[in-house]
Amino acid sequence: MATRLDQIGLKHHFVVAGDYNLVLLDQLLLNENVKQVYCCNELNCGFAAEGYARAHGAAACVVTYTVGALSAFNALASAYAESLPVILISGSPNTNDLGAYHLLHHTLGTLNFRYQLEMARHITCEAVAVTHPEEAPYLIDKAIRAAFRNRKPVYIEIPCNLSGALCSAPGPRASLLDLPESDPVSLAAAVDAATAVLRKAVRPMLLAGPRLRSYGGVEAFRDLAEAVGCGVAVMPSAKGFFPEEHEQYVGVYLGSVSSPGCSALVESADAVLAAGPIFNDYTTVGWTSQPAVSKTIHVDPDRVHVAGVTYNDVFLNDFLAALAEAAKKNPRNGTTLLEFRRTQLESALPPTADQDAPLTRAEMCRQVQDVIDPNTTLIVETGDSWFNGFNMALPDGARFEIEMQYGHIGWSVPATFGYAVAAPDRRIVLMVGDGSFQLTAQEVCQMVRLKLPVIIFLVNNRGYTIEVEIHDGPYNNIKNWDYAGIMAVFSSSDGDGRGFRATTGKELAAAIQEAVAHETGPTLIECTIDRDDCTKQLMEWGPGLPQLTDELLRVLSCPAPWTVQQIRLDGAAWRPR
Ligand code: DPX
Ligand code: MG
Repeated sequence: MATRLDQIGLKHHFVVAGDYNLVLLDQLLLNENVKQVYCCNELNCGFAAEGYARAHGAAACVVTYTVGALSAFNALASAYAESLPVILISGSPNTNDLGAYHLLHHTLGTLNFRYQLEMARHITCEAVAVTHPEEAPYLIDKAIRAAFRNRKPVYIEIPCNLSGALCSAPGPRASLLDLPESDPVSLAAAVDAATAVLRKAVRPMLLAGPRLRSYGGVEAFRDLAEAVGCGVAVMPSAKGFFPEEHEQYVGVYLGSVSSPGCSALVESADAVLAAGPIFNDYTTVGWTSQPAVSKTIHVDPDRVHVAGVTYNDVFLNDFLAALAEAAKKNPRNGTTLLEFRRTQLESALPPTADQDAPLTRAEMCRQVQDVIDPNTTLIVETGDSWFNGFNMALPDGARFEIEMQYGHIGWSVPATFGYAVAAPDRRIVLMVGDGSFQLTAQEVCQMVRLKLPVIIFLVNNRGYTIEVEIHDGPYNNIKNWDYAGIMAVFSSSDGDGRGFRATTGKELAAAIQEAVAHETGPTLIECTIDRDDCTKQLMEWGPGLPQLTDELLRVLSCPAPWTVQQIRLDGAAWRPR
């Protein structure tokens, strides 16, 4: 296992120790090329690996049986949704325990020791359990190969008593990392069809989707854009996959809450090539906006849909590269760009607020924007931080991370930790809301431990503001914390994390100055803003999402025939129509 993790290029793996994995951890420690990084809990450990995979391409984490692994599963599901190859390794009962009728701690208290493997199958593309030392090299390779091919997580279970057993040495890594090749006939046909559509189009557009990076298409997409010469928009989770300073860049496409001028271009285009998109309820703003299917060349990771025909076994990277070669510049393709430039007002810089007035969201964003340089990775958590992030300008080289498909609040703190471990030379900036932070806050202590100079903007708006906009109630209020004060707790006597609270623009500017200069640990800046001070995109996007409104209750399927009257929880009688 250690040799393979090393050979696939990992420099670290993330760990929470437990008595089902201790011998395995000893074995992994023997390979000094792959360092062990410790986490506070297994959910965070999984998310740290997820964040590491974003920066490094792949990641591994090691946990103990059931009590550990079941927590890590949530993060593994995130890696599935976000298409990241994360390898989850769990210790497991000794191979003789079942036959010996041994009931074991950390389990359900039954003799079923298979449930964890069965559960893992639903959230991985390959789940294996080693049951004999000689099977280990084969099964480990099988899982790792699947993770790289599918860009999805995998699960490997290793019993305690086999963790130190001898097995045959692994050979050279051979084809472990190879991606499958497209079917050449299908690929050529798909490229022909797409070329014909693009050639005919008067107002073509390119749209970058979240799967573009996972499936290795970022460079080919840029080549294609330059070959076609048309406008290029990005979906929110693909922000940063096409340079924002590029002359063809037109902004973030998110239906009615897109960046200025962008949705009109995408929706009026006569051909849209969408590379690795995910159109879900969030990204279509509650199914209100999506480029017309009949006009979309839809490029999935392993197939392409063009003009009503699906070309299977055509891989995204191969397709984009081949199409870039084939596409000729259409002189009219610049039309949309020209229009876009005409519609753009001189983008005025947001005005600087009165520096002694209570801090506002707009002033906070204005100052965060100044921190983002070409070496920055901006990581944004689910919440209004998403929209704050979409609005930030990324200079060339800056990167952007978001977990918009899975949307697990609390993801960002451990994922930022993992990302920072993988990319120690980048400036890592996190924007996270108070509610999200409360889920996984303790992982900040690991940033302190490893002296990672992450800058955390903790947006304290005293609640779940995104939920307030979707559907409000008392459940959206949360207990306030002394967020800035928590840094002293995490630093204790052997760390150097710093915490500041900013209630005005002046305090924020002073805190940012300290944070940028602080190199021996993280800095958390608690930005206190009003509970209702949110982006205007959130105000429009939130109410657009489908929820259980009275109207939806009425369109529920017919009640069962024996139902005469149903009582709603609020006491009002509801009669079937
Ligand atoms: C929830 C969300 O404070 O950000 O900007 O105030 O909204 P904002 P916060 O971090 O609050 C986040 C909160 C409760 N979503 O508004 S987005 C539901 C939810 C989720 N993930 C998990 N549990 C609940 N997305 C794990
Ligand atoms: Mg909040």
